[in-house]
Amino acid sequence: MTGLRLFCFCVVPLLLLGTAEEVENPRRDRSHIESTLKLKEEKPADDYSAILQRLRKIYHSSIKPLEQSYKYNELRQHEITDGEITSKPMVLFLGPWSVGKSTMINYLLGLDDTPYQLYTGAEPTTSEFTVIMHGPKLKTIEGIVMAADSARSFSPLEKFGQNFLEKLIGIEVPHKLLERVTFVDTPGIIENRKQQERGYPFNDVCQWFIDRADLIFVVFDPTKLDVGLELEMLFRQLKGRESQIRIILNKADSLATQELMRVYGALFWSLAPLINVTEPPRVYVSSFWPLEYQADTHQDLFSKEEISLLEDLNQVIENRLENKIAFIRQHAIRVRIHALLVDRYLQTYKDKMTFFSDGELVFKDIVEDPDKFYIFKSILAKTNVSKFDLPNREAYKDFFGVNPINSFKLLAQQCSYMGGCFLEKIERAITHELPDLLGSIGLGKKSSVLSCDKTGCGETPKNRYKKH
Ligand SMILES: Nc1nc2c(ncn2[C@@H]2O[C@H](COP(=O)(O)OP(=O)(O)OP(=O)(O)O)[C@@H](O)[C@H]2O)c(=O)[nH]1
Ligand SMILES: [Mg+2]
Repeated sequence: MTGLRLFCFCVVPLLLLGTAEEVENPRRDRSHIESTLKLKEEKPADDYSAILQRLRKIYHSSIKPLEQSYKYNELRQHEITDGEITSKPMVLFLGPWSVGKSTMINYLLGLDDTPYQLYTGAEPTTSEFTVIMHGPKLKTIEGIVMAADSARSFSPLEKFGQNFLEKLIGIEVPHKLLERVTFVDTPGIIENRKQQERGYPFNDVCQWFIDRADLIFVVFDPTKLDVGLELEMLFRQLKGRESQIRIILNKADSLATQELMRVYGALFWSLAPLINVTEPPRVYVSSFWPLEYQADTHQDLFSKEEISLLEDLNQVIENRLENKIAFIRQHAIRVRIHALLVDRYLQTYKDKMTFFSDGELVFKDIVEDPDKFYIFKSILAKTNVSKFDLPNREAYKDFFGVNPINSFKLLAQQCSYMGGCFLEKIERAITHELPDLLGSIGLGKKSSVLSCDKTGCGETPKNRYKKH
């Protein structure tokens, strides 16, 4: 009888209130995450994969031949694999150490207190690039295995060396959200430590992820705002990806409102010179973790900000095909410019060569000072290429150092009776095939966004900011 009474007095109240830990650290309701990201909705089996297959076909038939013929990969070290074409949108988390990146991923996926939550802590914790993706059951995958599997979009990472692959890890989690996006957690930036000390090219690896991410969350902790050289370097790398950047002022409930406003101002003051766009990036001010916001803070604002961020994420999921097509088209534009440039170098070389000249000296002269021969200018003038898309001149010195000019053919000679000309094919892909593919997914944006009529196939400054 006494035992039963004890059960009633001690256990029942605890059962009603939850565990002791929850009483101490009350958790916030998570239902808005599911509803905003529409996780319960079964997406209709749309023609998603059919469109990706068509995209793959356009890439292989119209873009890749030119890319290979002019060794584009050796200039930019960028090749597109089939895995990359069919991959899910990627959300990248960047920022200083201990700002709450891993905690935020745990929170969004509801991984807290499960065996597969990401390791978090007040000291620098994440030391690996961690790719969190969908899988039928929980599984970790070593970096070397991920890189060896060409069906995955991470195989190009192999080029960063074995040291790096040891710092790459994949986690497969059976989560609804991961059926639509892949998250990438990164080691935090440490200001007083040079990134080179990590034993692998940290900045190059970051750049690889930055170039491919559909959404880039740069997270800050308002209690230790530290904008130093390493962060400056990161923002330099983010150039050109401004429309994917979202700044997060995390842990916002740990400061009083007035202090928070001061930090907000200070953050913008420090970041303004680093972000080179007229429109400021979207900043989300909130506390992205499962615990209840601290009392006497702007809880209402924080929960609204969180919903805005989720809507933003949802938008990326819904636009994934559109973004993928735009990404391939942007790549095609760069490949085309590269091919035009190599063609121009080659043409100039042929023009300057006489029976008595020394080929090596003639070409050295051209490579050392391409402006003397109007190489870049002529590309701009003749083909309506945007000057912002022209690659770095210096890169061509290295490029031709490894690839002798004689190993290339002129564009005019790259035609076949059956297949047509490489240049025409890539131009058709940029002006018609890719915009038509976009039109076929019913977005109706084909002419305005992707037509070359107005831009002459140059890259237009895109602004895909979404304001909420
Ligand atoms: N008050 C508060 N603390 C947080 C919040 N998010 C994370 N933290 C705490 O901040 C510390 C660092 O969190 P992590 O998630 O490990 O940070 P990180 O950015 O992944 O750090 P690195 O992996 O070292 O780069 C942990 O002690 C967390 O409990 C938040 O929203 N509010
Ligand atoms: Mg971490």
